Amino acid sequence: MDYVYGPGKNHLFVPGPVNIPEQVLRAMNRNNEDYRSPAVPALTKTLLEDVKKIFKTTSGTPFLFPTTGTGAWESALTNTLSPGDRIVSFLIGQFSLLWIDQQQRLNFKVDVIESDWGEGAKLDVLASKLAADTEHTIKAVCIVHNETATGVTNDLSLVRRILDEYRHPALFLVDGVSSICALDFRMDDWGVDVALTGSQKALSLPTGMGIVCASPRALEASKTAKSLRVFFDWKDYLKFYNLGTYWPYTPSIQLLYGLRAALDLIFEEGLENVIARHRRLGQATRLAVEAWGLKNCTQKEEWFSDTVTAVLVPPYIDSSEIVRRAWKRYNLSLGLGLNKVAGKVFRIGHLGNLNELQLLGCLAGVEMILKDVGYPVKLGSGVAAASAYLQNNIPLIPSRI
Ligand SMILES: *Cc1c(COP(=O)(O)O)cnc(C)c1O
Ligand SMILES: *[C@@H]1O[C@H](CO)[C@@H](O)[C@H](O)[C@H]1NC(C)=O
Ligand SMILES: *[C@@H]1O[C@H](CO)[C@@H](O)[C@H](O)[C@H]1NC(C)=O
Ligand SMILES: CC(=O)N[C@H]1CO[C@H](CO)[C@@H](O)[C@@H]1O
Repeated sequence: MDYVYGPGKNHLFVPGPVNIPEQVLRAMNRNNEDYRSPAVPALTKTLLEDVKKIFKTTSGTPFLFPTTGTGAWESALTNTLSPGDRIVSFLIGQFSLLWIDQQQRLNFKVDVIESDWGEGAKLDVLASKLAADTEHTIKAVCIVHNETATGVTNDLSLVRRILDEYRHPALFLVDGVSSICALDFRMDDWGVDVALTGSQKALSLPTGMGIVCASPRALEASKTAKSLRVFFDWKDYLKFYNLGTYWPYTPSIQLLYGLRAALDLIFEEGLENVIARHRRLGQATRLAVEAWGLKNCTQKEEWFSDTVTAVLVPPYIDSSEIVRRAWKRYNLSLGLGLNKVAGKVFRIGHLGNLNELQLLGCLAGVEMILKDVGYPVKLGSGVAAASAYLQNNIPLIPSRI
């Protein structure tokens, strides 16, 4: 008999949007409110203060835009740069490709530094470009911290070191959409000028809020940046910040309450514990991939991402078929391979509101699917490798010790 309803939950393992915690769902289940009442600005004030903690900044100024990561990119670029400005940007996968496309369409002159997909940013090429740029024509360096398409994490402290080594004043703009709140991210320590993220990734909220954080240097640059901007103009926000009313236009009330609940959960768990949990999930997944005899798409250990693992399949298997079957047979959602790696990789997202035993369910599902599509996997092999690691590494729940 055909059925559409099955008990239990869908197993959501795409690298965004991610699972929303029950507490956040409940916090958002509310009526609209007058955002000019005193309550909403009071809530906003706590959000702006607390959001700085997830960027690890004390000097940054955050903006909560009703948008997605793509809008946050646009806000970062148009507030700090002028048309024709030369910028350096790293192409390492689909998200950096899309950001570069936006940079070009906004009329910046983009020096693209390309890597093979699965490799990290070529920071040695950045060094040589900065060394040659004695006139300081490069106005910004743009990088995706953790490339969600390939599961590669770039070392941002090294980018800062290179900028400092050449005493180069270029602004440092970072897409932290799939890293902030999941990987170690330190806006102030790494001298990041604009960092941004979106609500539906590690923050585990619905899509619809882009969070942009500007350093004092970036705010200064915004005073002379000539790029056309209206909706994303920081100036309008700053005006309302000064008035204490915070919003130049209508915010999503439900998302604000959701963000409050999400931040409370993160602080309750402890940001460092959140990061450690992602490290465990990432490592367990990579060990499973190895046990299956498959390859991590990410080429080197130093680039391994703890939020998403892209798995290379043998050429006789279409990775899209794995994703289709996962959905059709097991109610499991995996990520497709994007663009250059379409059909070649599938992705396991392990970020956000997720725990170790949930991950083991996903890994067991992947094993069955691999078998379904004709890959000679030993059932249980990945789960065994992952659980052997997890069994040694999951700490006691602190409140239950
Ligand atoms: C998802 C993602 C984006 C795009 O964000 P949208 O919310 O879909 O606009 C940008 N960068 C990275 C690294 C991402 O993972
Ligand atoms: C799949 O998961 C969804 C979302 O949790 C659930 O509503 C649905 O009933 C599940 N479907 C089946 C067929 O298991
Ligand atoms: C994949 O990652 C695991 C875990 O870090 C590592 O042991 C293994 O060597 C990697 N495999 C490849 C082919 O790089
Ligand atoms: C898996 C992981 O966390 N990789 C890197 C993330 O980025 C930081 C800093 O940029 C590196 O130190 C990690 O090795």
